[in-house]
Amino acid sequence: MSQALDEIKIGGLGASRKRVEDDRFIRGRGNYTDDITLPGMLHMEILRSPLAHARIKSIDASRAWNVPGVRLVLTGEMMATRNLAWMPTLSYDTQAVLATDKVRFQGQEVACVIADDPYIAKDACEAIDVEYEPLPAIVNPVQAVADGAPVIRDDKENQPDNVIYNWEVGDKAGTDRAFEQADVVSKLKLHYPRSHPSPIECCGSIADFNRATSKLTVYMTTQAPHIIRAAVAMVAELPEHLIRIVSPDIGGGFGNKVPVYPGYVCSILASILLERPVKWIEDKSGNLISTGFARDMYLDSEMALRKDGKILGVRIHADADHGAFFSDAQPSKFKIGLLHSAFAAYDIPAGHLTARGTYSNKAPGGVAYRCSFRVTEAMFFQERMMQAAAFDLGIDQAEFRRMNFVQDEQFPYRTAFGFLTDSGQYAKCLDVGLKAVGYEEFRQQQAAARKRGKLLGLGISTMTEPLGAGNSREYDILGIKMFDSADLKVHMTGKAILRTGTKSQGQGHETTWAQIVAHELGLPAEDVVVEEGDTDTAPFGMGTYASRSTPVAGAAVAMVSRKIRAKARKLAAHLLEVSEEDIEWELGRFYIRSAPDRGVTIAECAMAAYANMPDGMEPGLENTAYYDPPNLTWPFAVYIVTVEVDPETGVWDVLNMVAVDDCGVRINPMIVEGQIMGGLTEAYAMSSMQFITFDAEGNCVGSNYMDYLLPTAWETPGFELHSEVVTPSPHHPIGAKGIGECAAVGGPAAFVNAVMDAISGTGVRNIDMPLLPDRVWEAITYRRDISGAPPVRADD
Ligand code: MCN
Ligand code: CUN
Repeated sequence: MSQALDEIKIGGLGASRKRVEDDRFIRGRGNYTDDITLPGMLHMEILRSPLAHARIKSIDASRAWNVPGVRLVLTGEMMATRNLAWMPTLSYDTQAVLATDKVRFQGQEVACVIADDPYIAKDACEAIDVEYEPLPAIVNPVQAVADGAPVIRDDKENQPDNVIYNWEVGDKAGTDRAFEQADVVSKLKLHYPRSHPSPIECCGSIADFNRATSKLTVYMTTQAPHIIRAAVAMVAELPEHLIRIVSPDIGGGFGNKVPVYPGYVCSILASILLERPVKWIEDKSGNLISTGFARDMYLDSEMALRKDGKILGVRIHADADHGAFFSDAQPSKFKIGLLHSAFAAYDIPAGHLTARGTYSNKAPGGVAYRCSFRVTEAMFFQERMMQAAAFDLGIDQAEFRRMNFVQDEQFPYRTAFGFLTDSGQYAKCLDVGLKAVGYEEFRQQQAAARKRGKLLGLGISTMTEPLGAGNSREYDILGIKMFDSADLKVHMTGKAILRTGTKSQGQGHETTWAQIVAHELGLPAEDVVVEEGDTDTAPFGMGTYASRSTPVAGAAVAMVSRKIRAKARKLAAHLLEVSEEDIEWELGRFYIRSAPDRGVTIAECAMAAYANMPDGMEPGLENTAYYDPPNLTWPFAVYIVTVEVDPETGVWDVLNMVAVDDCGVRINPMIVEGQIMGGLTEAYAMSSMQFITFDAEGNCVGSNYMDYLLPTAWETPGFELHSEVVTPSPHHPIGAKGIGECAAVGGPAAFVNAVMDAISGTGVRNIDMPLLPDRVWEAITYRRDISGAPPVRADD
């Protein structure tokens, strides 16, 4: 007699199952792009521009061609003969693959050498003689729109200036009225600096074109293999069925591996021309200088307030510095991503957002680094503004948030900017956080410390993130709707293989997807192998970014499991010789309602699908589900940080950090905690130490790990995580919401708010990230804001 299974024992929903992928990772048996060696493989290196803006007068590659072992030198001119000097971007712009007319940022790809080994290729790059005529560089939006500014994109028709777009959303008239009625108007101006995801593994590809079969196989570091397949088919005009993109193991993505980079395109063309596999592996400085930049946004906004603390309206203006090419990977309807998710957690009657995107002589930016399309900027600005407004009103910052939260019974809630948030318990999360951090006691300690000349501060940040792009009515990339998929094949012995259109880069999908199958079918998770990233075998999907995997592909996994269960029920009825209506399900087992002792396991049904199916039934137990989500999922979090600031040096130390995350039902609580800790670490890094900037000539300062710091366990503070608030998503099949980015999105404002709270007696309203000690010291000592100041010209 079989029995219902214990869900946690079989590794189902809620089990903190150890990550199955870690076994190979920690034994050094992972299979990353650079681990792959193909017979006859050649190596490619890229020559990059030393200048940020310059006309190319000539490129002479003859010395490079003569280096022994060099097989091919690619230049923009050669690419142009194949119509590949430029490629389309995911935001309807164009991007140079190899420069022809001008270089437009320091580090831009100018030429490639393909040789017998990477060292020969690198040396030969230095034998390419490029003559440049320097042009003035533009490094911020102020310069970009100044009178007489050089036009960066003079390659484009109808581009008389450096403005990419002007975009707006919200209700202008209603917002104007709100400001007329306001008792208090609170203002804030800040810059969210450029940041870089900086995964351990850089980008790379191995292109392998086989002339005999006409098949192109590319092993590469992409978070979205199917999108790359489509892009290659369209850009290189190759037949899609003869393109196979494989993402092997990926050593961290964080958004860096979403875009299409010139190196991928060049390795593919080189392989086609040479009929040999061509490997390109980016080096660390190439990665830090040319790929994956995020943020770089100036925000200048105001909030209309009633003196009792009610928020009446918000006005937001954003200037986004996109670099030389507008290549954001984002839903095409939204020019500045989902920046208008700002204030989604607050009940605000009116809002108006204007945004302007400009070109500059910097590497393309706007990659969503651990951020669902500009939500990081939105939440950072929101929570900095909430603190400034509470301060201006003289209302307690926690109380001010609580009184303006969207209330539990208001869901689904339509925000001032048009989103429909699905569910949440915002006040409860805040209460848990305040209690955990000991809010009242800390306030007393803070006051007492101040009398002794010590500066203690407490910062609160909340965040809600639109995760799971997305429903096909609103979300597409270049017209392709953003659904996702799962394909499940149950073998006759009750073991199974699951494939999805997403691609884990460290998030643990091999572990968690199997848990969803275990929950739905009662197959032990260890009996389900998960495979992602090979376009020849995985069903079509849009990939892993914007924490969309659980909300979209995770839902598809549940749905395909339910299709399998529906067929298994028919098989069970056949085996038990009753009609389907008499069958009941409990985890792992069907039984006869009137005789619960008589049942069959899901594994027995699987065998029957191959060995004993009823007459007329199609054999086998396999299915595919495509999931078009009805809405985004909206996780919520409260992060609270306490700090001590030393006014003599500007050095600040984190005393305590509390995180309360509500991401709905947690599939694997341990993995969710890992995601939160990783995100908080990145938030701490961005707010305290990471600095990439550009000097007046457009030189990238900080493109190395001496200047751009990665926090180690030594610097990183401890985090106290809370999971007691669970609000299932009402529209997700298992009630899960995304979590992958939440802490990186909401964390930074908590750190900055804590430091600003500590120094609130100085009247300083803002210090831009990173809050390096010298900036904090300068702000305290001279009592001045350090806000959004664009870098100055060399002669200033
Ligand atoms: N999960 C869960 N229960 C939930 C939500 C998620 O158990 N309610 C699990 C998921 O099943 C998955 C992980 O947590 O194993 C993250 O899920 P999800 O929130 O759906 O995010 P994605 O899988 O789509 O991952 C993308 C997200 C993004 S966009 C960035 S950037 C980021 C991040 O994940 N990059 C990462 N976390 C990362 N973690 C690692 N180790 N490496 C990266 O490159
Ligand atoms: Cu938003 S960075 Mo992640 O989407 O790969």
